[in-house]
Amino acid sequence: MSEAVAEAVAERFTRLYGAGPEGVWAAPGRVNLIGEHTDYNDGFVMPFALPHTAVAAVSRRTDGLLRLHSADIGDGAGDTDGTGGVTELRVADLAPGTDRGWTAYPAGVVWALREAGHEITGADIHLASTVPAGAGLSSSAALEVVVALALNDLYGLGLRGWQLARLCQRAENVYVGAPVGIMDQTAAACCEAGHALFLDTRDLSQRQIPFDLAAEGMRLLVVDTQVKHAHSEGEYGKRRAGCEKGAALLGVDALRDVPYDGLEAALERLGDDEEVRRLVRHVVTEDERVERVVSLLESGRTREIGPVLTEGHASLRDDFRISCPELDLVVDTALAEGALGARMTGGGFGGSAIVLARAADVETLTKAVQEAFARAGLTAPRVFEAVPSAGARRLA
Ligand code: GAF
Repeated sequence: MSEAVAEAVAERFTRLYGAGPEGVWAAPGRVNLIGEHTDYNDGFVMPFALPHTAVAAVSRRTDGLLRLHSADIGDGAGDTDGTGGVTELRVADLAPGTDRGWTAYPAGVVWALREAGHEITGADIHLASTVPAGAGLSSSAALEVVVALALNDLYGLGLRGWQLARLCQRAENVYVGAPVGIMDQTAAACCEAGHALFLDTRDLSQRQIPFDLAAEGMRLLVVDTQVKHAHSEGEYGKRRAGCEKGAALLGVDALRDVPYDGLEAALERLGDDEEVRRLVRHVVTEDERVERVVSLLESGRTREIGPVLTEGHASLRDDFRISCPELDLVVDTALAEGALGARMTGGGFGGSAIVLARAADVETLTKAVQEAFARAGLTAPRVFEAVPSAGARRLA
């Protein structure tokens, strides 16, 4: 399967650039099992990689040019003979804020590598991705990480997965201008097949937690609502600023430093700033939920994580206030039809929800969610099963 993908992407590269690539790499999208909006609070997260990947065929150049092409996005999408739609940039001219399109992600990675002192003298890159865009499944982090890994290998930089993740986050924060945390890039770089990644975003220490639902007669469904509400980026920034305000008022470096058993005292200290109190309560309880899920999984009590996921959704909906009617509809319908647990995943305001279900209930649940969307006059959601898959890797 991945051989055929690598071959197809390499073949398109050859048509575009006139010679075969030096190699082909892949990096996955992710779903987050639990630990939402905790990563920019130095807290815990637990994503796993999807089988959907961004694939890059890449060759080095020595003349300072960066040539970028995508099969799925931007100008390349409408390119029928496979040779048009190439964006050409000079690596020396790359500067934050100069590019608002998809090319900002790969170009931002080249900029971040050079800014960190790595000598990148140019590259030809062709990208193709199966990670659904705008679905809260980290299609942009997949693009960043696949390019970072390819350049790391080709230029012999010797950087580890977590170091590539940090550079990709810098590309996204500074070059693209999105104030995201470190979860998505680390998930794309470091996840392993059959496992969820328990990550401490403060020091990036990590533990691979075996996560094989099929063996236990369960499934995890991803329901992409196909909606993305306007202003989601601005709302993300507001939540982040609110959390930072909470940490400052409490005199801690980050909300991660507020212990779960000190939550009530912390909320009292915040007085009547209701908004900050809600944000703080979400982050502190969410960190505790991640630790609870890890301990349940490690003691073989997988089914019991369901209610913890559902609690997480309530906290995101009521305290963090980033859910939306479509995500709530998925969660409520799935739970009413016997799901073991359900929650929104990712940044919020649309995108995807996850549903933990007994294998035998998958069909009924899927149908129930689809019918509920149809009754509400909404676009049909895309439902698929998420199997914990491999992180970034070289394919050829
Ligand atoms: C988005 C961000 F990119 C992540 O860093 C994280 O904050 C997530 O939203 C919410 O948990 O995916």
